Parts: sequence; structure tokens; C-alpha cells
Amino acid sequence: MARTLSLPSKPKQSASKKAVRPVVTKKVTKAPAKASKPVKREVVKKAPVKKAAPKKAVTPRKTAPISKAPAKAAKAVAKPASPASKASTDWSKDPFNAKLKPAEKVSFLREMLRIRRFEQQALKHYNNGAMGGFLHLYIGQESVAVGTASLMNGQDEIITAYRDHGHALAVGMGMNECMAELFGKGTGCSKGKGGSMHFFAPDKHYWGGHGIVGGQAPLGMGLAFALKYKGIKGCAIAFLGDGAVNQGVFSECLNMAALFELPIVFVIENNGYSMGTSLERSSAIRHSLASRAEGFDVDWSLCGGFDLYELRANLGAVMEKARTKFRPHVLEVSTYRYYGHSVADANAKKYRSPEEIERYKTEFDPITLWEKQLLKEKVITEDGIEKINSEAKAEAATAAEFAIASPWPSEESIFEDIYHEVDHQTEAGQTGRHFFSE
Ligand SMILES: Cc1ncc(C[n+]2csc(CCOP(=O)(O)OP(=O)(O)O)c2C)c(N)n1
Ligand SMILES: [Mg+2]
Repeated sequence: MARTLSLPSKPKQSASKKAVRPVVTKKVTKAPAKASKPVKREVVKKAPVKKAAPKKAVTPRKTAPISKAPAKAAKAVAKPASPASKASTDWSKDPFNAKLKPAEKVSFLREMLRIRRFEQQALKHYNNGAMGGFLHLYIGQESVAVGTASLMNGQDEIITAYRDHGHALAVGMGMNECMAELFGKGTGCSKGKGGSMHFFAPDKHYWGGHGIVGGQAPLGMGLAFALKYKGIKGCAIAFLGDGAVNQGVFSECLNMAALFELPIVFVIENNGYSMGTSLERSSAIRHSLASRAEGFDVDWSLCGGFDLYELRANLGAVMEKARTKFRPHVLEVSTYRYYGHSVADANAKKYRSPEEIERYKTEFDPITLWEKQLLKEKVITEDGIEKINSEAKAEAATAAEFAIASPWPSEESIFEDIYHEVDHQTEAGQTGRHFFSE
């Protein structure tokens, strides 16, 4: 049957005339949004938009140079955010950092070292064939998880993707339960049934650990909705990668976060690569992924993730805004992973050059930078650093021993912890017939 096409009716208001919420960043190099006017929200009276803090310089990521011929990309050395750009702002004086006690600063170092030593220990055993499944290492990105956890107020909730070990340890999960999970043992945090991608600790406000790229974004929205619904003064933080922003669901989330005025911060951990695909090859807009938020009336900004002070200053402010003003925010954080996408990534050195990796390691390693900072401030000595480092190594080795000595999950346990047992107290739910044919 022939179909009649109807022409779209004339829009009442042209899109270009719609006011755009001001951008909370300064150094956007490419065509920033047209003159930002504060949005006149029709429905909502609270949460007046806070104008961008103009003093806060940002260090937009400069990833591997854009290459029209992708094959050549691997040869180019990335130009990360230069130290010069950071020098313009003394982030240590920011309100979120100025009152930090020396012991807290040292504890950040300890947490970053614990994550690194934990993963190095895990890598050793993975390479020996002791673990099944994937192992996505967070090494190089530790400052992001540690900085975030340090800002959580006891009511904030966080959720991330499969690169989840760092966030887990940072929020206070034990190395034993995490290592045992990697080994698939019954003593693991997910009883050995989740593996590397599925660390969870709801009691520590940590909701995993998700293997579906971008899937954690709508789940994070649920956390934010629950906080607002229950009147809890907290925010939800949903981490996602530079690849995950291309998932359609992220756009849906932005729209809904703005509509519902949810207390959520999306933290894009931009490590420059989505598996073996560089940012330059995966995003048409390269200067900033966070700027996509503008199309949804959501605030956004950029910040360097290598320096803990910088991260805390930027993230602390937007978390507070989410908690108190119900303003969602997208914060894009530049960071870098030293290893491949997962340990099984055979091409880890093909889509980026060894020089690029080396440059990040020598110039932008978050642990080295923080050590230097603490030495400069005289809150720790070289010996003090070495002691913390040795303790972290020993703790990781003990965790591996614990995991090796732990029992495997029982066969029956495969039928346990299936959500319908709790949610649907029906006969079918009890017997598992929703999922398994008998
Ligand atoms: C829906 C979906 N599509 C594809 C994949 C395969 N996949 C796993 S990780 C990944 C790349 C994601 O990269 P990014 O978001 O930048 O995170 P990063 O690994 O850098 O932390 C892809 C495509 C998946 N797990 N889920
Ligand atoms: Mg990535």
C-alpha cells in the first residue's frame, strides 16, 4: 500500500535561538557554543545556574595528533596536557585542597600505590594462566579513582565500567576479596562468579563493575534518581570511557538527567583509546567529548586527571553542585592507560607508539607526580614513600596467597544470587525457571 509522507511541521522556535547553558570551562579550542545565556527554565525554580568559575583553567586533553591516515598514528608521540598549562593554576590552593591534612595527602599516595601493586600482582598471575576471562588494568589512571573516592561524603554513590579495580580499592574494598574474585574463588567479592569486570560493594556505595559499554550510565541515573527521591544529600557518579560516550544510551541519559534535574556527575575517563581505536578515529568532535552535553542543557567541563589536586578541585565543585542544586554535569578527565585494553590485547603496541606510552609514564604518571608534590611540601620523605610502597607490594602478595588458598565456588552456587529469587517470590522464581529450562 502506498504511504503518504507527511512533511514536518514548521518548528515553533528555531533550535539556534534556544539558550544554551554556559559552559563551565575556559579553554575550549574549537567553536564553543554561541554566546551562552543562562537558561530560563520553565518548570524548575531551584538550581539557578552558577556561572562558570572563570579562574579555573582547564587542561584539555591533547591526545595523539589527529591523523587522517590512521596507519601513521602509531608513530606520532602524543602531546598530553603540558605541565605549563597546569602551572597557570595552583590547584593546591583550591578550597577542596587547601584544608587537606598531611595524613590525608599521604593516604592518597598509599591508595594509588595499593591499586598499582594490586594490579601488577594480578597481571603476574594472569600471565601464568591462573585467571580466566578478561583483565582490564587501570594502571596509569589511579589518580581519578582515588581523587573521586576522597571526595565522597558517605552518601554519594559511584558506578563504573569493566575497568573497575581502581575504584573498588579506592572506596575501601579489601585486596583479598578483590584478588579472590579475579581468581574466580568463592571468597571473592562476587563469590567468584563475576571476575575482573564485576567488583561490587554496595555497602561502600560502589555499584560495580559493568561489562556492557555505557550500560553503567543509565544505572547511575537510577542511583541519582533514588538519592533525590529519598531526599538524601548525595550525588551519583557514573564513570565512562571516551568510547562509551558514543553509545546512544549516553545521550538518552543526558536528556533525562537534565529533564529530571538529577544529582549526577558523568566522569568521562578519557584515556585516548577505546580498545584499539583512538579518540581521533572515534569522535567527530575531538576537542572535547564533554561538550556534547550542551545539546542536552547539561553543564560540562574538562580537567586534567594526572594531578590529584586538579582533579579534586574540579570534581569536588561539580559534585557539590549536583548534591545541592540538582544540576547534572559531565566532567571529562584526561588520563592514560599504560597497558592494552585488556591484558589479552595483542595489539597493545600497534595502535600507539612506544614513545607515546613512555612519555605519559615519564612525564604524567599520577603517582610520580603526587610523590614529587608531597616531597616538595615536605609531608613525606623518600623513605616514607618506600615504606608505603613496600607495604602495598606485601599486601598485594598476601592477597594473591589468600586467593590461591581459597576454595572454588560450589556447583550449587550457580543458582544462587539470581535477582529473581529476591524480586519475584513466585514458584518459577524459586526454581529458576525464568532462566533455565528444566
Ligand atoms: C555494548 C558494547 N559494545 C561493545 C563492547 C566491546 N567493548 C568492550 S570495551 C570497549 C571499548 C570502550 O572504550 P572506553 O569507553 O574508552 O573505555 P576504556 O576501555 O578506555 O576504559 C568495547 C568497544 C561492549 N563490551 N559492550
Ligand atoms: Mg578509553
